Order: sequence, then C-alpha cells, then structure tokens
Amino acid sequence: MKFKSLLATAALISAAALAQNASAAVNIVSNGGFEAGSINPGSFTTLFGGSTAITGWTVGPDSVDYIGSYWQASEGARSVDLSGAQPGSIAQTLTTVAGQYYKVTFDLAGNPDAGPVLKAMAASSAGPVQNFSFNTTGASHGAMNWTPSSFIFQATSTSTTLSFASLTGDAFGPAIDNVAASAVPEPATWAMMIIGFGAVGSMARSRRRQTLAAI
Ligand SMILES: [Ca+2]
Repeated sequence: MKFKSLLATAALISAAALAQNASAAVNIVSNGGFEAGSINPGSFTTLFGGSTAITGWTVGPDSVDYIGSYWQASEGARSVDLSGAQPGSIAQTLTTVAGQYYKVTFDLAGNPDAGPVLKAMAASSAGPVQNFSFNTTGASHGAMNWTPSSFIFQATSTSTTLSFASLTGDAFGPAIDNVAASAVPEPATWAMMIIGFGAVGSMARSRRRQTLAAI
C-alpha cells in the first residue's frame, strides 16, 4: 500500500509539473515566425524605420530585410535580416506580469553574402541587454545553420518591449526567426524542483526494487 500511495503521490506531483509546464508553454509573442505580413516579401523586401509591414512588429532605425524565398527560413517560409540598408531592429510590445520571469527563445543565423563572418545582435527586454553573435562560416542560402538561442528576463511592468537589433555595421546582418516567449519559474527555484523530483523518483525506484525483491 505504501508503494501505491507513493506512486499516487509521484503521479500527482508529475501531473502538477505537467500542468505547470503546460501553462509555461503559452507563447506571448505574436507572429514570432514573421509569416504574417501586410506585404509579401517575395525574395526579400527592405523595410525602413517605422514600418509595421510585418504583423505585430515595428521596424526601428535604420532598416531590416524582410526575407522570403531569398534564403531558407528556420520556421515557415519567412525570416528577418536585422541589417537592411544599414543595421536595424524590430520590436514588439508583450503583455507581461510584473515580477514574472519569461524565457525568450529564437533561432539565430546570419546573412552569408558578405563579411564580417561574425554577426552581432542585441536583444532588449526588461532586463539587461543580451548580446549574441553568429558565425556565418560555412553557411549558405540553402543551409543557414539556424541556431536555437534563448535568454531569460524578469518583467517589471504589465508590458515589456522585446527588441532585436543588429550590431553589425553593414547591410549583411544577423538573421532571426521563430521567436517565442513564455512564463517560467524564478530561475533559483529550478534547481530545487529538479532535486525535488529527482528525490521522489529515486524513492519510487528504490521502493519498487524492494517490492519486486519481496515478490
Ligand atoms: Ca519564419
């Protein structure tokens, strides 16, 4: 009976963990894959500061390239080169809960047409600016080597502006696609959760071994 009740407890905890994961998986970024737009970029279209042609996003100075068939997207058929004519940026205001932590995920690549091979990008939100870079060595239009990237921020308000800016000083910038963000537990609690679940799991395994040995 003890084994059964332990299993029931473990199942309840697992269910709670699954429920938490399910709620944490709610994506608060709109059109993070850039598939929706008021224009069809065709091969690609340069969008200048103030443009809202990419649904849900506003282009900041100077400009970005809205990429269609020009190169392989990481998700769907469209992506963004954050350097248009010159380094640019895109931003979206997210609805957030003050004090809540969020994990932002995206895929990063770079325009392989010309150097520098290292494409630098800054992601801004409520926390410190996060810097990323992508090395385009070996990349091509057909194999962009999209790389999953992420960072965590803590919201300080009911709205948070998420932006991605090129730091590469030419028209061949970092490329981005597949942006998402969702609420996550406070980072310091993750280790405790993992230790906690690990302990329950090993208790259950240990008890199971004892039970099997008794049979
Ligand atoms: Ca896309």
